[in-house]
Amino acid sequence: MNFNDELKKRVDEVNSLMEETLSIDTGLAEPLMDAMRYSVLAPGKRLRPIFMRESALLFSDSLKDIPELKYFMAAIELIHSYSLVHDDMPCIDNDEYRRGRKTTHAVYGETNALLAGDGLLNFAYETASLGLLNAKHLDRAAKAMAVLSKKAGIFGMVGGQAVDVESEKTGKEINKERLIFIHENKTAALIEASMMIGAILSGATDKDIEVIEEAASKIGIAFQIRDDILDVEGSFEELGKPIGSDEENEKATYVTLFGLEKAKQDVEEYSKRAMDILNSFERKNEFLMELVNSLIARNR
Ligand code: GRG
Repeated sequence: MNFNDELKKRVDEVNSLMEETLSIDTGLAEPLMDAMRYSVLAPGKRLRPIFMRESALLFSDSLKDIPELKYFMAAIELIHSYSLVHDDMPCIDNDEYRRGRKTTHAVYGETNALLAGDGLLNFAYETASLGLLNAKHLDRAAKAMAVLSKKAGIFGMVGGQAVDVESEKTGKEINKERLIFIHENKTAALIEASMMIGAILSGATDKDIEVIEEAASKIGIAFQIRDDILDVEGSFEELGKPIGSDEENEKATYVTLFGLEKAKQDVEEYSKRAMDILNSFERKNEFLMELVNSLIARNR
């Protein structure tokens, strides 16, 4: 297997899926749809839908019998994209670049960016609900919807973001427990949702879904620690956004708490633990293992 070729195939597949999903005539609301397309169709890594697909393949040899999967793959990327649009806005991180392009509010203005985020979030659930309407296993699709809505909201990404914003704005002291809570919710929750939904839709048992959640949590925490590292020693060219924003915002991160070396060790440690867990399943997914491994030293 050539990992880079295989990764490119999967990224291309998600890019086509997102274009197809957003190819709808919205009439007078077209300028808003333009802003939605602008943010989603920018060159993201598409990791969450890819994690969902690969997790499904841990419990099923073929994806042919899971017509609902593609709707959930699109939905998770729409939710992820909305979170980036809102996160970049002046009231939160005030960032000018994302995925190598000007941020949505920088191009379309603040009001449209706010509405584009709202539009994407609602469109995500509209898309996921098409998964329910087209499901071969409605019970599995309903369970997937419950996981999606829980992990994207107050008990996941939005909850983590709220604690992050509160810590930053009030200068609340950050200790390891609070930081891990933020990483686990703000970032890991959507990766957990992705992998759990893949497993659910391919018929994994409740026990297996719990184990997948555990592995995904570790992948997500490692992913955010690496994000903190890249904000210190990444490059604009590779990241598609300027580095140093955490320092500029005097933000406490894994790197400021523990230093670069320990942060790097812990990315590796969390990732290896996740790989050990994924290796414990009967069915093997070599691509998934290589993907997790490749993220340890990712530069974008
Ligand atoms: C609730 C105040 C409030 C605002 C809403 C929910 C939210 C905004 C933001 C979510 C938090 C967030 C943006 C977390 C960052 C996670 C992260 C590391 C994102 C980058 O993911 P990549 O590297 O991005 O996968 P690409 O561009 O490749 O898709």
